[in-house]
Amino acid sequence: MKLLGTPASPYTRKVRVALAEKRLPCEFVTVDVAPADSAVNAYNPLGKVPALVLDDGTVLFDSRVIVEYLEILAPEVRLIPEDGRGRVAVRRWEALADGALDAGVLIRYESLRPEREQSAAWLDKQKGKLERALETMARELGERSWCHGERYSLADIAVGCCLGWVEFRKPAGIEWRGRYPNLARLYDRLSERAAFAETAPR
Ligand SMILES: N[C@@H](CCC(=O)N[C@@H](CS)C(=O)NCC(=O)O)C(=O)O
Repeated sequence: MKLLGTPASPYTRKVRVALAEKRLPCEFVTVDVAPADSAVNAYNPLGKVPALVLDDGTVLFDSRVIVEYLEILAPEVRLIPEDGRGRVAVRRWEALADGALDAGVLIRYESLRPEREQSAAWLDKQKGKLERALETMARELGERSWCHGERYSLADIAVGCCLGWVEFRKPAGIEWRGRYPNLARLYDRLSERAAFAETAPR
């Protein structure tokens, strides 16, 4: 298997963490997604990473589909609960974390455009989404050790990748660590895991 991604991409990191937790060997190939004619277009028509190229040439995207596939490939290290309600709860956490990232990534792309072309109203709208999502994560985590139930799951991986990226890029100057100490405790604990330490954004 070959994973196309970038070292800063939080969605790619989610897949890399899942691969590492499941001890699945996979070649990591860095691709530049910035140009309109990016090499990734030949693998993913949407021109985004991550994209997972299987040994038979099949290409999987996006990160949620890839993680679902990894769960089928190595079910012995379970990241998504088997029971229906638990599964939906974990995937809801993932949707929240990925959705927060979608807003953060849009803020970053907008802020890379010439200043006169940027829309302050649109940036504010995305900032509102990201801030509400972070507030929801902090409230729903509360004083618990893990996002869902009593154990580490894809919910923690998705939230951790989101927090790590927001701390790395600081879209719209958002700073969550001081505001939400429970999220900081979760992220610091996650960062002690080899899968997180080896994939820190850069
Ligand atoms: N929903 C997608 C999001 C992937 C995504 O937006 N990746 C960014 C990098 S962090 C990208 O490839 N952006 C290039 C572009 O949008 O042109 C997933 O979960 O895989």
